[in-house]
Amino acid sequence: MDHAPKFRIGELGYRVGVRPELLRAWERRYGLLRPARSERGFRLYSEADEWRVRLMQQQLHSGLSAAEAAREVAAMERERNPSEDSLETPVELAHALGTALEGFEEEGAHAVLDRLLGIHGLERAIRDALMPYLRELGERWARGELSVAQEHFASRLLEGRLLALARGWNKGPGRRAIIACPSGEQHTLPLVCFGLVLRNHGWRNVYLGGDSPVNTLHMAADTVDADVVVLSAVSSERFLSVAKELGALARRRPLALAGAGATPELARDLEVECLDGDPVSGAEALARRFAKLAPMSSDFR
Ligand code: B12
Repeated sequence: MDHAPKFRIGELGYRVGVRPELLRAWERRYGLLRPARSERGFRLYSEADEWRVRLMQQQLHSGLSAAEAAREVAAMERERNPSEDSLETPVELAHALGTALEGFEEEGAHAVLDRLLGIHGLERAIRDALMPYLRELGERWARGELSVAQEHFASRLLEGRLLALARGWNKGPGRRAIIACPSGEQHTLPLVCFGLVLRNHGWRNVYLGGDSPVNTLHMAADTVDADVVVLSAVSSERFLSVAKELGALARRRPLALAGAGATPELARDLEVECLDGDPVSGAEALARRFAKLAPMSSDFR
């Protein structure tokens, strides 16, 4: 529907066969018309206004009062062209996702994920719904309010869905990242989220997943000539236990640590980079940093 301001009130009245006084009354009482102002201060109406007036006339002919007819028109417009206000927020969708996942409702969970990604896009979905949901899932699991079965079902379904989105994320001409979790670490979900956002910044990912021995990473990095290796872990112990290997890797390739286990102090001690924040801001920061370098140069220290 065209919202561009086009007609003065007389022309609109002529097109729809309604007196200008009545149009003004509908505008004043029910907000049926939403004119813009011309440079000289005249009200200008759009085709969307014309469409609303025509619907109003139909509703009046079917016997509704003017107030009821105007409400019907507003409802039809919302249905046809949902505004931001009438859509579910990330918080509401995270709640709906939790309800479906914790009830082992696979189809329901995918339907919520469809809405979440469709309405809010990948980055908001990750930052404002998936990360908060996972945090809450962990807290409820730790308090004994959720079973291990529910937590496993939820994380496996999310992992499957995110990895389905990841298909083809190693194609194209962009820079390359090796992304992995070190030995003993299975919390891959935020890393996959990170990779998806990084791909949106034009990068390619080689994803090794959880439990990846650090001493094999340089082989992968050399094979694909990676621009950076990103490792994430929930606990610092996973990094500290392979400090020597991390040092050796960092001498060959730019290396960044991330996740709750990657504190700035630890990264300083190990002389590697630390990606602060959530997976979305981490990917943005990395992409920004490399964008400042010469095209496809691999040194970001
Ligand atoms: C899903 C989940 C699992 C799944 C993981 C599935 C998968 N493929 O990822 C499974 C079932 C495998 C699992 C297993 C375990 N889990 Co678990 N798990 C979780 C849960 C619910 C979500 C994990 C997650 O994705 N977090 C992501 C976000 C929400 O949290 P975050 O770590 O704070 O990360 C933030 C930042 O650090 C950053 N970030 C994180 N990663 C990355 C990566 C990059 C690249 C970037 C840039 C940023 C970034 O972004 C986040 C948002 O700001 C958490 C709860 C929690 N609070 O995290 C528990 C949790 C992490 N698990 C926990 C535990 C104890 C375990 C087990 C030991 C349980 C057991 N007894 O078997 C095992 C250990 C497995 C292993 N060896 O790694 C504890 C960890 C406690 C600790 N600090 O050590 C937690 C915190 C639950 C709790 N409340 O106690 N788990």
